[in-house]
Amino acid sequence: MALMTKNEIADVLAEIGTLMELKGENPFKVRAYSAGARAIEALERDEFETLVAEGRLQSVKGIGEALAAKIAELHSTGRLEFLDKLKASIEPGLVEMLTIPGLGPKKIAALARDLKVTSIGALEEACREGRVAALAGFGEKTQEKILTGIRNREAYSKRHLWWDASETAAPILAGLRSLPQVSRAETAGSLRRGLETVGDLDFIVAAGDVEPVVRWFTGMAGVREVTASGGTKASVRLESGLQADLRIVPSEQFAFALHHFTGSKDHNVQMRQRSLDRGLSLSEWGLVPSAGEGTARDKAGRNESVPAGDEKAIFAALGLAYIPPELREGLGEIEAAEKGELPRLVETGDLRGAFHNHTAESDGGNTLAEMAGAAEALGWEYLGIADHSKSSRQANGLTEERLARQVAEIRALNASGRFRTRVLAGTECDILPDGSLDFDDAVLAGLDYVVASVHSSFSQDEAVMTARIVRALENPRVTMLGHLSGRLLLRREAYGVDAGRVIDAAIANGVAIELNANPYRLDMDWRLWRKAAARGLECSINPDAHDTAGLEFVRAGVNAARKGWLTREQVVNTQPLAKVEAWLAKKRGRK
Ligand code: DGT
Ligand code: CA
Ligand code: CA
Ligand code: ZN
Repeated sequence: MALMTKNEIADVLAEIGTLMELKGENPFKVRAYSAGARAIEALERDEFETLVAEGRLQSVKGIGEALAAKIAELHSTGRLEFLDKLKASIEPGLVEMLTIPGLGPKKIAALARDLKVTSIGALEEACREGRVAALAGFGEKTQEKILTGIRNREAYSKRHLWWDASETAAPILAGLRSLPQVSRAETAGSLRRGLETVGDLDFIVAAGDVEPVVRWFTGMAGVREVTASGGTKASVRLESGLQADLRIVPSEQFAFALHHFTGSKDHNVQMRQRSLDRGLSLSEWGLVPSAGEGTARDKAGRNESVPAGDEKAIFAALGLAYIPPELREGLGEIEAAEKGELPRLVETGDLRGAFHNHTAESDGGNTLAEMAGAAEALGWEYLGIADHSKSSRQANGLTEERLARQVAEIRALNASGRFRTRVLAGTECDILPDGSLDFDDAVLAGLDYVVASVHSSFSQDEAVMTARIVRALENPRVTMLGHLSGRLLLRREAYGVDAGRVIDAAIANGVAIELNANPYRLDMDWRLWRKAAARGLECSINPDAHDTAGLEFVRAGVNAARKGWLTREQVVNTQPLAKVEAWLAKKRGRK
């Protein structure tokens, strides 16, 4: 049985390449590992398994004898002695420096060699003293960038991607629910509200007997440190650095506690004000008549709460429709709930396909057929393939010839009837620095659709960047704009761009904007969607999948879309295939 999949093995090889580069090893050796990683990614899974089983990996271009042995070792044992030794031979401070956004292994190796800098603290000092700027190949600008990177790293390390947080939370929630003392358990806080990043996890539990629940929580696998424990509360720090808070309440308080600790703070403040206006006081304990007005008291002398078995009853007691957690940001949801004007939010199950996905032909990890098979397994009616265009060399972008071959392959796959999912032929076409597109009109005309994205010259002035993107949107071949801001959450800030002007241009030109669902992107930001969609902007929730598992990212995109108040009707990829094909034909028919 294999202990590691081919994609996991490819990741390990890429890591080895990075570590060797960090050590300042011969670039030729470094390249052997990164090339090996790509070669494995490009194989189909079955093909890879067969080659390993028959000991024929060396027949693959880019994989030599030594590499083949390491791959076989990883495949059968899940470990690699060579990697363990390599790791042990490198100063831990250098590996940590890889977590500085924007700083790569080559530069770190140079810093270690020429400045003897081997920790983030020493690097910061060297920057402040101007020693980094003086180094050949660095300069003032790079030194400034490294300092910004060090500052960002600190801020970034305090929060976690929603996706990672939710993967961590799922087994904990399941564990809590399986305890005999626990009658109800939910996640709360920013995780439940679907915020793009999460500070800590919050769990609310209804239980009769508190002590065994606290004991399980503080003793569960993955706990690095118990930071607080006592009575009905506990907090732990997990191995990932994420903190998790647990609160245990009697079952009649559960709905109130869940609502309170779901937040947001702004939503809670407004809910409390609304309660006061009605002579009531809302808290994590209950909803009781305000002091002086109510008389009902329980045995402990406290006011007796309006009963609420669930959150719906709390909202109802205040004259409100149920407000989904994603909307609880204090941005008008209470007024809308009062008027019965809350939107029916889009759901993951509404999606019938997706447009922006990559294959191993550019920088993805799976073949066209593997991607189509995965889309079929999700029950999707269509799958758009949009590999990178030629200027994205770092992502192995397709030339005109390779794109033409891919289109033919897609048409043939559709004709073969091998999958129920229809594959649509597109491109993620670079928007060049001047706003022109990476492919000629005639090339784009042969495709089903075009996603246009910025992947270069991020440091342009805001005005230049905005004009660049607007020019691309005015090209009638463009179906939708990819990742508007270029941000990578907790990794890289957005480039300067006037989102308002880009939205105006998209609406004016009948171009959709994607909600890139990659957990690092979630771009265009949910805060901009409500107003933009109300003005007629079309949204496409795009997983930007680089492998079959990446298709699942649409869940993160749906979260963000819900936070942006989007309904099914406002998201194009909830439409059935026939409607989508008509929509694409109409776009192609512009001008
Ligand atoms: P995070 O963890 O930083 O991503 O954000 P949240 O929203 O999960 O915040 P957290 O974990 O500090 O607290 C969970 C919820 O509890 C929060 O959304 C609202 C409620 N809450 C906590 N402290 C306060 C407070 O001082 N005032 C009010 N009104 N609500 C609070
Ligand atoms: Ca939290
Ligand atoms: Ca918390
Ligand atoms: Zn892209």
